[in-house]
Amino acid sequence: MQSWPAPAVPRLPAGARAPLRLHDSAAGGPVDLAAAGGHADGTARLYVCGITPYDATHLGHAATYLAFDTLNRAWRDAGLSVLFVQNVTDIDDPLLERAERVGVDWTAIAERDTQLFRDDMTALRVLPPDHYIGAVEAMAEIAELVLTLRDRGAAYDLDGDLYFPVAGAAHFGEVSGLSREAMLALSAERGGDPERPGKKDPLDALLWRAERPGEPAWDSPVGRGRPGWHVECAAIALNRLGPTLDVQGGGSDLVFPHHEHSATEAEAATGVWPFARIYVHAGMVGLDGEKMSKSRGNLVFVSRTLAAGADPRALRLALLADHYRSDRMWVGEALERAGVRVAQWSAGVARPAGPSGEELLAAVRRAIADDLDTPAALAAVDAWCAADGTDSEAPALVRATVDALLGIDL
Ligand code: 5CA
Ligand code: ZN
Repeated sequence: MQSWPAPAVPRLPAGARAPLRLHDSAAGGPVDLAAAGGHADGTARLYVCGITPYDATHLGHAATYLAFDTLNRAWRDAGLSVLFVQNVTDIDDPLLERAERVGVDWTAIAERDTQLFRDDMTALRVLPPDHYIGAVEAMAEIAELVLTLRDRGAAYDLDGDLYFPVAGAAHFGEVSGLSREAMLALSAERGGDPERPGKKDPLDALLWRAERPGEPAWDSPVGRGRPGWHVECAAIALNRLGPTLDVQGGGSDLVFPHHEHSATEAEAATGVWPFARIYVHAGMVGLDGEKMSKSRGNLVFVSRTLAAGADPRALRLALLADHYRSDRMWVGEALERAGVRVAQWSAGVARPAGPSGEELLAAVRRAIADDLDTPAALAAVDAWCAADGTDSEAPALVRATVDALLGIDL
């Protein structure tokens, strides 16, 4: 699929940097990626789960993609090349259900919302993936992975559908670390079918759904049908990033079953573990006391917020003002506060001189290296703007720092 245009990213001067530590859901704590064997060849491999294209892009989606954009920018600043892959779940039950409900063709909904997402990411200055891949266009490779799993005994037939048996997956449970009870509850809540009779284990996940009357289906070596959700991301990631990713990313609602299953299905095909060195999950953004979600319908859209006149820089800054891992409620005043901040920062970098720009750059790098602590990074820029100084090169350096590392073009 076509991605979206890349914003320019200024290069910053070299300088001492703290090693980047990220909270790993599997380890339950911070991990130094380089020490864990990451990007030894100078390339950081990032897979971030993309949208299911309906009801996009709400502020929860945007916050999650901004978290991974902060990581992408930090890696580039550290001199790494980043290989970034993202999918679009442009065929799945929720999309078909929506199409049925509103009486619009599912492909039209998917195309419209994928384009909206591209426009929103462009407005928010999110760096585009190198490979932006829809499930439909990846159908053959996904089916190929299902075939490999079947050949390796990691798939069984249930009335023509194929399932992945968790019983044979040595590392199943290591990504989320959840109890079986918790897994069963989440599986039912998040697209699984633990109640389906005939499964060897209720947690087994659908790999391939045989054609049903009235549903879209594709010819494949495993029969006519369409893929399950987890194997979609496993295939798209494996074929572009190889058997080991540095970071597998998404919102915390993807820890289980999605990332647990993607990882163990990938391992069953490649024999390589871990699938990702670090599993990074962003907190959930809510509205009025509840998680912002398509099913609840309590959504604030990026496109509507911008169409109503909001400055995209203020929206970006408002979403970066909280730590990415914190679950949080969206309040409209955050946008106003961020607008004030954009004005203060713009005035700050318009001064002929200010406090040391190099110190500010180091402080922002330090904050981001500490599990993407954007609130601390923003506070450092606030402090620089509030103080006087005689460094005449600082305003230009601070402007470049805010642009390259925080994505804000002052
Ligand atoms: N297509 C799948 C991933 S393969 C999917 O989950 N699509 S989605 O459209 O439902 O979500 C896209 C991304 O936004 C996921 O990473 C998801 O975890 C994240 N997300 C969804 N809702 C929220 C929310 N309220 N707050 C933060 N992130 C969210
Ligand atoms: Zn995914």
